[in-house]
Amino acid sequence: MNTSVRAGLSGVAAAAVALGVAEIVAVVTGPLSAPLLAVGGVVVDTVPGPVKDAAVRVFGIHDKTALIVGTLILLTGYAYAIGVLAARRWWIGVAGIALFGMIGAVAAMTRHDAGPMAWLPSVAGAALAVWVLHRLLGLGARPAEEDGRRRFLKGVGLAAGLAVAGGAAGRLLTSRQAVQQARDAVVLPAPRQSPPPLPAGVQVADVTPYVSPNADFYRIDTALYPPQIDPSTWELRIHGMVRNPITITWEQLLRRPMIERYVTLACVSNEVGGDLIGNALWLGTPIRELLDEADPLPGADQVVQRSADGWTCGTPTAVLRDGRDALLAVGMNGEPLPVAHGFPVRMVVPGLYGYVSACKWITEIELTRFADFDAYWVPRGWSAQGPIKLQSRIDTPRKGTKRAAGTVVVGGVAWAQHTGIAKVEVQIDDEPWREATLAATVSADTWRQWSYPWQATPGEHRLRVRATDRNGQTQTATPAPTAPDGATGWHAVTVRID
Ligand SMILES: Nc1nc2c(c(=O)[nH]1)N[C@H]1C(S)=C(S)[C@@H](COP(=O)(O)O)O[C@H]1N2
Ligand SMILES: [Mo]
Repeated sequence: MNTSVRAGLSGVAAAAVALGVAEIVAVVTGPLSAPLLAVGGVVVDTVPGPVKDAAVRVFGIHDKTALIVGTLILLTGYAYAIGVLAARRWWIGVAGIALFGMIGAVAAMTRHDAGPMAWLPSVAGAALAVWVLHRLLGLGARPAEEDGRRRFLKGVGLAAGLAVAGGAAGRLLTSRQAVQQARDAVVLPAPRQSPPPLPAGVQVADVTPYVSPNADFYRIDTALYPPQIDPSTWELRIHGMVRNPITITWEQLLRRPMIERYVTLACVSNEVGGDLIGNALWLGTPIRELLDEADPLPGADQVVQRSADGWTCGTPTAVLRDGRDALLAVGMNGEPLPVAHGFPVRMVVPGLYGYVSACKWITEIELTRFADFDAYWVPRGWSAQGPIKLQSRIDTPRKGTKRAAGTVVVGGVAWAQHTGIAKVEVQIDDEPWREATLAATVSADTWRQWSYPWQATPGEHRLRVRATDRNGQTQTATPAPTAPDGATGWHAVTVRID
């Protein structure tokens, strides 16, 4: 490796350190103060319209990524040149880095919501870059020396590695802050009609809350870290087998007619008696209306929903158009969706398990055929069709608890989303099944609570529950595992009465 290649690499490593350090400092000074984003933002704002349109045409929705990658390539070339020049005349290195730091600082300070310290990430990054470049140019000054070369490579590798790791961590934290701020600033539109008032008597004492608070709502997804989506950049594309492909932005979505509905979501992985189920008040726009506008072609029997992180689910087109309140949802229990539950936009479909219907962080809807596309969980052994199975659960008394003899109220939940629960029965040991009292409910799209006053006698007892839906189907006793399309069987608990 000759001297000038080493010098060039030193320049690139120093630039990497500058960017990495800047990303870390930006965690404190604000998301938009990191130089890469700040400079990118200035370019986007100042570039003439036709150029922007051309970029969008060429790069599609990846135009912002293309901008960042382009900037990185230019920067690498610049940094390489600075390294080479600095090896000959040190002051050129210092001046080159200073210029680079200044561009970043000015760009950051002129962003519209710049904080008072917006210049700091660029300046701190530049200062550290000067030091790193100085060290690296000094290392292995004698190229013939084997030991010097090894030290040099180690130094470059270490600097670049730390810079990339630190920068990535910083970026993750700043994007989380930015999205948190954007979420706090969201003003949800009012629904077309006021939400249905919760009737008195939906809640049975000691049973899981009828409405699950957001913080306790079960969470299931494949995301190691939930996608952080700034709503101002969010878009939903409806395309595929449609006559009118549609793209809507966050602003456009919020202007659409909104409704608010209680819908109980359930996971196909929920075991009999399990708690991967929750009920919330969702605010959203009926997906049916958007699909009507897109005008699906005959034969497009599957609506594939795709999330920002590439996860997919496939929903029968007919289900989304049959009149049920399937929502492109933006609100959950009166708040913008929590990030973990799909902010800014997700789907909620009454009656279908989440893995075939409830795409969080949704960015794309593609009309296709079940015969042509398998969504994420299908090749992994789960059924392409996932209607929620009729189920019931005993919440009180809890398994293994001790109670005194006398009246013990047995209570729990039962669900048959979009069909409705008609009857719940309880069985004590091998006695005949006895009918429980059904609590009030909002609609057939939510679970329903029930209670049964049991005259408990001393000893150990097995309690079982089974539900019947409004079609007259009674929950099957035959146990089935969760895969491929949902568990069945009766929930039983054993309790001790003293
Ligand atoms: N993007 C994305 N959306 C997703 C999933 C996922 O892995 N990624 N999991 C689905 C599954 S399996 C379920 S049960 C529901 C759960 O929604 P929740 O986490 O809000 O309760 O989200 C669905 N939406
Ligand atoms: Mo799920």
